[in-house]
Amino acid sequence: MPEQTFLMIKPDGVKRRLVGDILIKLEKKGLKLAAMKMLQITKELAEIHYQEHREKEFYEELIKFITSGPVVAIVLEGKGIVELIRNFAGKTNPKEAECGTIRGDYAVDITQNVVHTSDSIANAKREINNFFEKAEIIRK
Ligand code: 3AN
Repeated sequence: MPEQTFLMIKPDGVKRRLVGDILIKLEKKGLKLAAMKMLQITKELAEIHYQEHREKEFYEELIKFITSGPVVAIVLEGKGIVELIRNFAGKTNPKEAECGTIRGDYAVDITQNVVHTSDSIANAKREINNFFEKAEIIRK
């Protein structure tokens, strides 16, 4: 099974019409898309996705924001893809993210930071399972 990761364009990215720009960057980099869909995250799914942040002071804000509008959920595949996509997104705080990264180029706010990316192979598996049915993921 090739390494996979989960990338989500958050509600701010969709509202600001950044979906096309982000997809162009992924495709031009030569990355392999294995699945993609647009959806409205329910409160239940948001709580599952952000379960590790339950105790944090920014948790309520995070849940409110991630359910505030549609997102685009994407599965990417390839050797070392988890780390590659983390670097592609840039640091969590856009003020620290380098130019050329998604957050470095498109965001200034730590909550509205345009994309989510899995931070480990184990979390990628969990997140992909939360968002996609097996049949929705293209295998070649
Ligand atoms: P990442 O998305 O880079 O993996 P995490 O998992 O530490 O970052 O945090 C999940 C989300 O929680 C971030 N994308 C960000 O929107 C939000 N977040 C993280 N730290 C803070 C903070 N100190 N204040 C407000 N929101 C935060």
